[in-house]
Amino acid sequence: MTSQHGNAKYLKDYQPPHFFIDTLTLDVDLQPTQTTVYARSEVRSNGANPANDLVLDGIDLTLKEVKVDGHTFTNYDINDEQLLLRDVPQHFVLEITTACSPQTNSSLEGLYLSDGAYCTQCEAEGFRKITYFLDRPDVMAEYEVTIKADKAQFPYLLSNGNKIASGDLADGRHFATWHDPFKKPSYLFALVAGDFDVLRDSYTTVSGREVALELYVDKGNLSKAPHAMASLKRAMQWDEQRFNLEYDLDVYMIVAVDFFNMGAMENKGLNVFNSKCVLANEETSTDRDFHLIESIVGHEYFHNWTGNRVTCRDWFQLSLKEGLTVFRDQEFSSDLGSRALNRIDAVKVMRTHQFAEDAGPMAHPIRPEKVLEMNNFYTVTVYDKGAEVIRMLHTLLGEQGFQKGMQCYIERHDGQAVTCDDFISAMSDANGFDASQFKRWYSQSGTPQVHVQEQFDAQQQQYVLTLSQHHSPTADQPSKDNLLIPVAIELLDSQGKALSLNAHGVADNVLQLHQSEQQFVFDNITERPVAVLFEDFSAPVKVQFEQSLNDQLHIVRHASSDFSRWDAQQSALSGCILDELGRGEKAQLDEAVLATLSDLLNAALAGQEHDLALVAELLQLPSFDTLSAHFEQVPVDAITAVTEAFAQQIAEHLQVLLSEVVTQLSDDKQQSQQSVAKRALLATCMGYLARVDTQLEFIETQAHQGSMTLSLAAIKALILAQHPRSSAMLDEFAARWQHDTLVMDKWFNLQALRKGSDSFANLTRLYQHPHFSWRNPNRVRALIGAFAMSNPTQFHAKDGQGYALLGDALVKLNDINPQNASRLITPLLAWRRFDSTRQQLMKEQLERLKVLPKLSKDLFEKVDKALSE
Ligand code: B3K
Ligand code: ZN
Repeated sequence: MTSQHGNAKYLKDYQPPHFFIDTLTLDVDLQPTQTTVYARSEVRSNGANPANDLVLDGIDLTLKEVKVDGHTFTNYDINDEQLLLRDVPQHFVLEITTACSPQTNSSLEGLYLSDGAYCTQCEAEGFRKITYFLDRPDVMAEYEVTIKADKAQFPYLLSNGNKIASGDLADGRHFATWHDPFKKPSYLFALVAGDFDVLRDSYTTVSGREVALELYVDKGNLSKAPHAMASLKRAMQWDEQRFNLEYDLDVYMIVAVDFFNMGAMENKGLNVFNSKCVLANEETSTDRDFHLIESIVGHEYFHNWTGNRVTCRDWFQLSLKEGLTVFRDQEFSSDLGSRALNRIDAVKVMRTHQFAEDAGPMAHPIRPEKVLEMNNFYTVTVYDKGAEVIRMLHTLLGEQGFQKGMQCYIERHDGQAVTCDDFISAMSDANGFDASQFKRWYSQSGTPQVHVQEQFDAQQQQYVLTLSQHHSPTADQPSKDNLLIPVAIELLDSQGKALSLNAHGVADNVLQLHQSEQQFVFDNITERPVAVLFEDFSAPVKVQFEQSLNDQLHIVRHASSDFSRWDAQQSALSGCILDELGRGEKAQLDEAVLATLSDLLNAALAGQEHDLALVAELLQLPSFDTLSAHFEQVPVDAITAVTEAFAQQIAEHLQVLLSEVVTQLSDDKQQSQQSVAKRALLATCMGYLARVDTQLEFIETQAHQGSMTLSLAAIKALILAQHPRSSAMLDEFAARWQHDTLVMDKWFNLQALRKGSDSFANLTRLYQHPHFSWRNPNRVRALIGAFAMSNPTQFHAKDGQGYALLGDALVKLNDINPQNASRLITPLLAWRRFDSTRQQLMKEQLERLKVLPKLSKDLFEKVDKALSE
């Protein structure tokens, strides 16, 4: 590792801090380019691990003064990242005054200005951009924070905890002082100053305490706040009911800001949210937006216990809070809405993004072992695979056992900074569960493969499943061990009825695969059953099972798990696509599949399918990324040719039925689960109908006057079908919504999906659009992110224009916002998985970045890994 980019940190090198800081008093005098921060802390040596020098983290700060026990202190060394105080006492009061410049801070980390409001983002290591500190999560302090700012411009001054004082100052300024009674790590600190509209409400907790709820939004956005507020109240209640966890402060605040690097941040008592993840109303938001907001509001709220009250010892333990909290938010959404649909969503993320991460240069276990830039490890592996690991534990222990484990975990560790091992110990101690093998899921990276063979002996009336596990090396780990893999199963008879498995010694329908190969024998089976394996995606693995198309379609029709019906449908469709790959545009979709799809639509029309959203999912072909996961070298052109051909055949074959659906189902524009499901089906139908130029009037009407969900779906359908009307529809949409930034992001999104040779020029032209801004991550992701991640045909254009477009953007973003750049680079990292021409073109872009004079740590870590052998 070159010194320009600092040194990587290793989990194995963890050392407890030499000093603790028990209290921190901050006085922040806000000015755009000269904010003064006075920090007073009580520092105490860690007797078990003492030292003479105190090394504090600090970046982009101007040091004004240091005092130790009231006296000016000059015995220090300072560099770009640290302040080293020599020979300090073992217990003392430290006072440090620094200055920083929020206005020029475009990294959106530390203290910055978002559209005129001051706000902070400290996770993972942003607090060091505010003051010199022991910026690590195992140093927990009680905070008292005073904020000073111009009163007219910044009437609201907010920080964590409870407001204990406020008043006027000279020169039209004012102040507010906040006290947070709970000790917390610096990454949970937050400060906001601005002028907002406020939606106020309250929640009475299960023990009868009244909590004030406050949602701060930009002026004029109040009509978009109620959904997030309602979501928050549902989350508070759900956590009491399902996890027996109650909120602890007297106030819970959420602030929506426009400039934000991710979705939201769980700062104690003062969440900061990307406005996109809070603001919604019926006119401007899609059903997905409503759903996403509810789940993110829930996620940040659930962190109050899993993350804040019990926090991480070090950043390698990130999944301790993120995997667990994602699991909790998934359960929240599933308890409140459709469990199957939520499961499908989660599994799509795993199969498209997480499996790809495992297959690329950034492969890492859910508890990484080596990190250069921590922000690079807020990944689908840590979050989503982390949640899958928690889910497996839930599957193995059952809900009751899992809750017993949770209770033990919280009782043992409330107020502490702990490790994933501590979590597992609590779970295993509470249940008498031997977790020694299961724990490997935390240290082993990669997507396991499970091979399945079945045998049926009619004479013996015996059905035998032979399962074996296989682990290929990943970029970070050459050798692997066997894991404990829970395999939830169902056996269907020829009528589609589930056989009772309890009689066959299988508790709760879950087989435990822990050796490299195991046989599971089922007796008294009178006919060859059809096996539904990994029901509900009971483990994050790839399954190799030569199941016949007939068996797969039998599952689609009869499995008791709706998720497994979808899963079998995806396997069937993927199988057909892979079989026909060599035939390109001439590929033919199997008649039996087309017949199943017709039956499905007929059943939906006859009211025999209970969930139309599921029908919508069952009608869709697997995505490009899902299909790519089947290959070491992705055959881009073959995949797109065959999927295009199949989509066209489905459209032609089902034209009449699809058309009937759109005439029968009308959208009442309500938010009920049923209306949402109806719209999901209508959207899918339009996708096919646009390809055969059918129901164009319906599609155009939806584009003009439909709900936001259907309006976007209609235009997207036209774009993907490369329909001549798509341009006009896009223009009309922009004219109608140009006053609304968040809606314009959806328009950028659609623009990014355009195909054809002028699509590149179109994109670069949009950089000049009055709504576009390189400094705003939402805009950049809506246009460039969507292009690189969701438009494979153009991104992978053979002449390399797509790669160059992303490369140009990354060069620019490297200076403005390294975190944002580092998220966007993902598709280029997979360069080795493409044909040699594409490899060369992608590699050129990576090499170009590698030699940038001021390459950020964030990009360096990824580019370096991607290019090294
Ligand atoms: N904990 C934050 C993510 C912080 C990302 C820092 N780069 C949001 C969340 O997962 O809830
Ligand atoms: Zn989180």
